[in-house]
Amino acid sequence: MKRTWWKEGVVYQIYPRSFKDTTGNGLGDIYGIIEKLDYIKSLGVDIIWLCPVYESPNDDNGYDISDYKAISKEFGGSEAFDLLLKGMHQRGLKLVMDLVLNHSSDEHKWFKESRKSKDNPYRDYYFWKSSKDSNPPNNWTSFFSGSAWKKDDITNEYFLHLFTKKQPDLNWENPKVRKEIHDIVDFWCKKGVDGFRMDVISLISKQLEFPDSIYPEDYGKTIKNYYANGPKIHQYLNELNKEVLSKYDIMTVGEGPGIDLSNGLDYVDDSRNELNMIFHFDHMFIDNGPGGKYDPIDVSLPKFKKVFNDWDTKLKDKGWGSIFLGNHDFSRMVSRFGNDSKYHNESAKLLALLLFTLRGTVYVYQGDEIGMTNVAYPSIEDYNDVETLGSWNEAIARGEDMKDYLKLVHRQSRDNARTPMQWDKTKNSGFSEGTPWLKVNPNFEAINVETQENNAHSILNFYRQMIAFRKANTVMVYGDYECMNEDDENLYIYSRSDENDHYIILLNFSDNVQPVKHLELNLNASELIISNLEALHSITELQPWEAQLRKYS
Ligand code: ISL
Repeated sequence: MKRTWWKEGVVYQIYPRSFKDTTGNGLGDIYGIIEKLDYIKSLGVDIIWLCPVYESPNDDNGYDISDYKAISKEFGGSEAFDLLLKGMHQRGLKLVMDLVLNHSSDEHKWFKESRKSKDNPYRDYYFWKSSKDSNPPNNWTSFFSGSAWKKDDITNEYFLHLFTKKQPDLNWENPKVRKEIHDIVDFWCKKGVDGFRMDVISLISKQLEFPDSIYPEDYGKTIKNYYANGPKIHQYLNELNKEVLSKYDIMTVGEGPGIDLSNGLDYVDDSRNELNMIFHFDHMFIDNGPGGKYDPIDVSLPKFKKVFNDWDTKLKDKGWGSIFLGNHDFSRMVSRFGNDSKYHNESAKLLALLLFTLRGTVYVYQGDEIGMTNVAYPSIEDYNDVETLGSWNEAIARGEDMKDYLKLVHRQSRDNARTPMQWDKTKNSGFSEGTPWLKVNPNFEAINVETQENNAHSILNFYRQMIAFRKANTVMVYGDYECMNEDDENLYIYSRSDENDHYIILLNFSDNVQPVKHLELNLNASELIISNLEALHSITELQPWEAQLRKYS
């Protein structure tokens, strides 16, 4: 296994508008990140992934870019950005930018031109089609509800938007578009950034005949079979790598709805020169029912373990994985996979122990290091996310009981992950002097950085301990991984080992005491190195949400 900085580094993901506001306008900004760089460094992380900070009308909070080379003035503009990059590099932190190249904003100058006429030089920067029997060109629906096509009055044709109608899809078929994209990527590399997280990169190559989906009721299948992994995806990524990426020492991670075990390795296989890593969503969509995200089902532990087992096997020889349990698009990890009430502290630490002992590069989402939880706003008026509001309006149209639907929103909304960072017990949790763009989670007095700084047993200090441990023990990065109990409904037990070291990790994913029946483990021959509890209760059973890391001598 070739050693590299991005395999050994730990990534901290920042959602800038929710991190720290220094101007009092209620929006986080880049100066706020600069103010917190020492805090971030103190976690022991090496890399910051910054969600989009470009100029944007913010229909989807920055994932709709209107100028790829300009930093949003609201966030502090390029002056702030340059200071941030400098401050990070001075501290030995690397910066990964979020690049949204599948679509632009409809306010980008390319799209403004493209709309004007059928023979505009920018027309083919996007996908334009005429109607089919006075309907949209096909039955594709947007990720955020409704048709994926919008009719534009100027030319009476439809354009494709897999996300909101303010996020038209770019036409990578057009060599001029690809050239523009190479130029943008090169611009940021020359600025000195250290890598890219590429938004929905699995969607950039389209099936040009635009066939109707034969699974209109099953969105997951539609994504896999129609939107993702298109015929030229690998050609485009290979070209981007050859023209730009390969010229710099940077890391790349592609976000990939529709990527699965059958095609994932093709994106990251060392010998193919495309990307370093991908984010697949097999564990993140694990609770999607037949109706998708807003039709959730319970998560079974065997199914959850199988995702990690299968992907580790798939990538271990030729690729490299990304390990994450949350980001700005999903509910909070402790609320989803742990128990955020009775066992908040224990289960948040258990999940941290899992993250830092799996093979792959670990990504920590802001606030997870203090165990931030889901929020339950009393009214839909309190929500901001386009996906949440889209599904809400669809539910109204279907005639659903909206009181019940609000409960679903509490469980599934992307805003769960976007509530302001909880810094301390003061007004707005120290996030902003003004009115936050999204309300602070009311539990901030109990869950915040300042309180946890002063408690040796806090979740925050446990993250620091785990990160330091991982960095001191490369077996946690590169060592073999073997799951010992795939079928067990409550315990997750696995080993990490190399020629020098042999560790075992025992995690109780339940609210009950569980016996450790696996005699072959011979736990008596191992030493307890890290635990999420203050004292060891027993070697033959695990307490609710107990997590142990043990070493065999
Ligand atoms: O958010 C999701 C599930 O709740 C995903 O389906 C998500 O839309 C998908 O993974 C793509 O996400 C990325 O691109 C979107 C943007 O809204 C997300 O924030 C971003 O991470 C469009 O750019």
